[in-house]
Amino acid sequence: MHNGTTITQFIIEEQRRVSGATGDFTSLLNDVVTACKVISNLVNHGALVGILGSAGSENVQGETQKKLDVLSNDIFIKSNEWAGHLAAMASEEMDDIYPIPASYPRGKYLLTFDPLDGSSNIDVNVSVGTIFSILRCPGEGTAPSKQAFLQPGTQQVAAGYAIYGPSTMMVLTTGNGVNGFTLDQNIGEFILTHPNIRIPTETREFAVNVSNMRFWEPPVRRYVDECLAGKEGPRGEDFNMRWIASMVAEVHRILTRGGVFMYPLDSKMKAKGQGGKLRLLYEANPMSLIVEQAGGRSITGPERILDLQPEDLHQRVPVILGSSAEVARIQGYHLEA
Ligand code: P6P
Repeated sequence: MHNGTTITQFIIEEQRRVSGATGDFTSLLNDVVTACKVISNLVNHGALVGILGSAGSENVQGETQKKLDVLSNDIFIKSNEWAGHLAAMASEEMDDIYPIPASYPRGKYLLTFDPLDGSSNIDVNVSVGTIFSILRCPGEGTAPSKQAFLQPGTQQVAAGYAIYGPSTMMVLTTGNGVNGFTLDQNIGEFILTHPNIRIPTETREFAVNVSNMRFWEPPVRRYVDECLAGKEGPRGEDFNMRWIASMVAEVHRILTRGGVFMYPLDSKMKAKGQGGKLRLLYEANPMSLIVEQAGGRSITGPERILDLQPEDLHQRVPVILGSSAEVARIQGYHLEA
């Protein structure tokens, strides 16, 4: 018998801190947790159940969907559409919003998610994850529109991710700090193992896809060049580099030991009319809330990501997040430029 706090117990105890809480939010979070358990089981079985490889379709981003992308999206829909807590959902894998069907009661929240982020790593057995964000639905009870989702990240009532790695973990914030839970496969429960996660202010480790270096804007180029110059350069210290190509895994490492993650704007994206690589509503905003709640910072370069007013469901933005001192330095370089 485990002696840890389960995520269900933790969420209910968190709910008690909120006066007038009806249990709606708690029940919604538990349905999201259930979806992540089911996806974890699928991901862990991979080739054994014939679900690796391409689904033979493309998502709205024009990216080839993996079978697990589509399956994970369906799992999120089925786990969260019936309980009456949501008015609608939006996902990286769906072109438009998913209003809760008339056969189910509608609730007061909106759920956005990337059901399987980093899925290009699935076929090579590298950690992937699920990212989700919960907003209140304006105009409660009315048929939700795409517009209802276009709220700044500061309006999120909760954000979290599941990481399917050597162990499956969930990391969650409801605006009162960040807590991590590890899935005990024997009992199917997430147990509180990382209470009150804090990101170290300082770091000497950065994560960026250096193959894009020739396309970067000057402030990013300056920062990375200084890191690569090491002890002999202006920083006077050597730096380490990581790039897993799975945002959830990068953010998890940063929450655990500090660091900076960058997917900055570059000239290649600008030539395609894109505002960045990562999506604001279901990648940048939830991860930014988590990082800020853990004492870090998250910016586009010049601006705080959580302050951005979204203009489209699948809007892309530059993301630079992590240890506050380093992100502040990078922001300074952008503002100087
Ligand atoms: P690249 C995964 O596809 C993703 O959206 C993030 O999880 C990850 O950080 C990034 O893209 C990887 O991008 O260009 O290195 O493949």
